[in-house]
Amino acid sequence: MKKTTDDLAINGGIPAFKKSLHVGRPNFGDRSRLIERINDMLDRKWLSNNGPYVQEFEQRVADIIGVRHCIALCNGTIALEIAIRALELKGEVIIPSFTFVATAHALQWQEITPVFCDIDPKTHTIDPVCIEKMITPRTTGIIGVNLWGRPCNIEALEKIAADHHLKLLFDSAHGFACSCKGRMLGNFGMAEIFSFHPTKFFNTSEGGAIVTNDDALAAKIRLMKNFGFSGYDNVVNVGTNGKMNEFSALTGLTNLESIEEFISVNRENYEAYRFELADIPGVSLISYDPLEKCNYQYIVLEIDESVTGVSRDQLVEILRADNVLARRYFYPGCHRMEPYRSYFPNAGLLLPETEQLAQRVLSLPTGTAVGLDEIREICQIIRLSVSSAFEINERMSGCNFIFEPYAAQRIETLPVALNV
Ligand code: T4K
Repeated sequence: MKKTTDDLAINGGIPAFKKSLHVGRPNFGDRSRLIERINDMLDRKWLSNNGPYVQEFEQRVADIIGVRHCIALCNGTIALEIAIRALELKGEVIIPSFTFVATAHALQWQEITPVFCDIDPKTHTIDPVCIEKMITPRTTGIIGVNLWGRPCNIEALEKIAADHHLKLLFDSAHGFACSCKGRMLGNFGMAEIFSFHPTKFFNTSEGGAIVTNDDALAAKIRLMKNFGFSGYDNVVNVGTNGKMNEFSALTGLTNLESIEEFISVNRENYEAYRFELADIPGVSLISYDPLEKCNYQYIVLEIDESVTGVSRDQLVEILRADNVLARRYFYPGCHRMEPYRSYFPNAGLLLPETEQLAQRVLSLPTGTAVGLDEIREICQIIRLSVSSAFEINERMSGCNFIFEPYAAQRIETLPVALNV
């Protein structure tokens, strides 16, 4: 454990970890079961195009969620693109800017304008009050993002969509195995998408899915993900190649067998972070509703620099030097990425909460690749950095740092609490 700022790797100390700790290390199920299934796939010589593993995987996912249809796809971005197309969205679609850029790109790719809406800073999800202000005659839909697996204000979004005759889609890339008011995500709006990318707590290698309770929509999506083919030589729709392959599906089936273990490890890690970070002023960990099902896959901190004295970016640098590859998900907000930054240079004026939050968030490693000792060490680095903010600032920027009264008091008391 590091005791003084001299021990921090950024100041020349030995890195806390020999190997990098990543945000988004994949979790794996039983390896021998996986290999059995791979051998079976090789024996069958069936690798894609609605193979038996894909069919079994779709059924298992649909059962877990309690939804009528699951269409397995090659990734979450293609799932978004196909869902958007199947819903016939056009013109403008309202989405939060505070999301992974795939949400915006899936629209722009089809020449639909993403209209960026602000978020509720308490939940990090799209603010229904702001949505109302963004609706124009060109608006055809809303994509709510269930960020970090925490549902957005789904009820409010449903009401706005109904009142304005808009289509409602959910990007639940983070939301597999999570619930909203006791109902599993995947059952809301006209459809929802999941991502099963390696960085998600449950992966199919690359992969994704659209889930829906709408029979006609599901049939249309099934055509679209396979070039529009309805039987041999008969193309009835424009389509693409969005199919999940057999390797992904069997990886998914194997990982599904360990999903409860992944969630319980994530939960234990989350509780450990919560305990270790609890008394660090200015550092807050997002909360998950204990009454809902949750995959606990994101450890997201908010850094209030006016209290910590060190900025989020300084903390990221300090952690990275110690081989903790913390991430700034989702900095700087889609509206500050291309092509949106050029198209809408002033979008930030309407996104004050997004702008602020994007400066404060920091994601930390979790999952089966991270143990409790590592979490203690990571939190100690953060604690040390905050308690030595003045020194850190002088060393890192050479600038004078002006303490706020609260911060000054903290600097005096923290070392006592730490026995250093
Ligand atoms: N909507 C939302 C809200 C999303 O968050 C995402 C994806 C999507 C839609 C689209 O779904 P997909 O089309 O991706 O299925 C990562 C992921 O690529 C992306 O899936 C994810 N969200 C996003 C939040 O994070 P990057 O560019 O930050 O990933 P990258 O390559 O920096 O990897 C993150 C860390 O994970 C690295 O430090 C290393 C580690 N890693 C990664 C891979 C791929 C591993 O240890 N093993 C691996 O195999 O986007």
